[in-house]
This record gives sequence, structure tokens and C-alpha cells, in this order.
Amino acid sequence: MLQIPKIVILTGAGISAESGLSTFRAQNGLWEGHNVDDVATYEGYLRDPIAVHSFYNMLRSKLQNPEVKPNAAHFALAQLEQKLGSDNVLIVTQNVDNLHEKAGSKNIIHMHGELLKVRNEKTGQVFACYDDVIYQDNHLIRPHIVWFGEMPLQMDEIYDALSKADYFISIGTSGNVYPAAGFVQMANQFGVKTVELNLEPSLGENLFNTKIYGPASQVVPEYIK
Ligand code: BJW
Repeated sequence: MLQIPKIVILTGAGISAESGLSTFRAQNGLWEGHNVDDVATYEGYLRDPIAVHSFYNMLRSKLQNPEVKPNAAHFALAQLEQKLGSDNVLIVTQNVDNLHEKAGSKNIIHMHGELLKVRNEKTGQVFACYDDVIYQDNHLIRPHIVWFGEMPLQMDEIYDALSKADYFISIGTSGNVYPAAGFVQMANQFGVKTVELNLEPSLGENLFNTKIYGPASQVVPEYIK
């Protein structure tokens, strides 16, 4: 009997670019006009929680614009999971959007958090949030986003899946941010076949066995069909 391959797929901002969401490090990127230390660190949040909430309120509202929809790459990954089964396909996304869910993927880890959730800082309890957060003094609600210097989520599950995978496919991520940027090296150490699908080579391009460059909406469906 043929063995079904186990596949771990890392996605980054590039997979959602054609859905109308800005990437981080491009010209006119999400952070243009924003100081990263101000909006993407806990220290920045402590300095000016109102400004940080208003930044994420803006992103949350953009994400819920009806024109922001999954594209062919998100749908192709959802179909792959349907075909091979959820036990065999894990999406580890750095994205805080919900486009994988909207496309129908089920087995997803949001390692950098989720825009449509907030968290009680004291209890760690996570809540769905679709509206603007209005900050008041003694407010314990923060965005459910992993900022620089914070531990990404579900790391043990990710390492475990990588150690058991047959393929590691990285899609639309620049390879600037760790620990995600280190997954390809880890996969190579485990003997996993590594594939990069991206618009342009990432910082880790030399570490991948196979590389295909082009827009995600084209290269992803073509590669996994
Ligand atoms: C397309 C496309 C199309 C475009 N089709 N493709 C020195 C060495 C090593 C590590 C560190 C270091 N100094 C500090 C660190 C740690 C730090 C880090 O990595 N810093 C680097 C900047 C150096 N990391 C952390 O702090 C992390 N935590 C941590 O390390 O904890 C300790 C730990 C240790 C060991 C194990 C485990 C943990 C936390 C990182 C949190 C990142 N959070 C953010 C969100 C910020 C909030 C927000 O504003 O929303 O997550 S940062 C931001 O970058 C966001 C993204 O998920 C992440 C990655 O970006 P991504 O997705 O790669 O986007 P871009 O814009 O960079 O690239 C887009 C790509 O798309 C490009 O390649 C294009 O080609 C492509 N593309 N159009 C296909 N149509």
C-alpha cells in the first residue's frame, strides 16, 4: 500500500498579498510609516497602548473588508488537506489573517497569533474580537499577536510535526524572522525534502532542495496539483 506523505507547510505574508493584504517588508509594506519597535513589541505597547490598539484596529478592519478573500493558493492548500487528510497536512502560518480558514483548511497553527482574537494579559484567556478595541486605564486586553521578543505559539507541536514530515514547503515568506526562518535548516537535519515557493528568493534560498519562483496564486496550485 502506498504511504501518504506527511507535509508541513509554512506560510508567510506573500500568500495573502494577492488577496489584498500588504506584506511587511515590501515597499509600501505594512510597516511603512510605522516604527516596528512601536507597534510590534511589548515595550512599544506599554509606552503607548492606545496607538498600538489603533494600529491593530486598523488591520482588523482591513481584514474584514469583503474584498479580502482567499486566493487560488489558499484554496489549493485546503484541497491538498482534503485529499491527503488532516493528519497528513499541517499549515503553520506566520500570518495573523484568517484566509486559510476561509479557504477551508482545518489543521492550522497560527504561530504569530490571530488578528481576530484578543487576550487577557493576566489570565491568558483568548477571545474572538471583530470590532475596534477601545483602550482604557487598567485595561488587560491586548492583541493576540506575537511581538518581537515573545515566544511564538505551539512551538512543540511544530517541531514534532517537522521531525515526522516527508516534505516541508515554505510559501511567501522572506526568511527574516526566527524561529520560522530556521525551520528549513531543521527540516534538512531531519532528512525532510524542502521546497520554497515564493515571488522572490528568501534569505534561506540556498537551504531548499527545490525552489519555484512566481506569484503564489500560480506556483502553489501548479506545484501541488
Ligand atoms: C510573495 C508574493 C506573492 C510577496 N506570491 N510570494 C538575531 C538572530 C536570530 C533571531 C533574532 C535575532 N534578533 C532577534 C531575534 C528574534 C526575533 C527575530 O527573528 N528578529 C529578526 C528580525 C532578526 N524573533 C522573535 O522575536 C520571535 N520570538 C522569538 O524568537 O522567541 C524566542 C524563541 C527562541 C527559540 C525558539 C522559539 C522562540 C517572535 C517573532 C514575532 C514576529 N511577529 C510578526 C508580527 C508583528 C505584528 C504585526 O505588525 O502584525 O510577524 S513580525 C512580522 O514578520 C510578522 C510576520 O509573520 C513575520 C514574517 O514576515 P513574512 O511573512 O516573511 O513577510 P515579509 O514581508 O518579510 O515577506 C514577504 C514575502 O512574500 C517575500 O519573500 C516576498 O517575496 C513574498 N511575496 N508577494 C508569493 N504574490
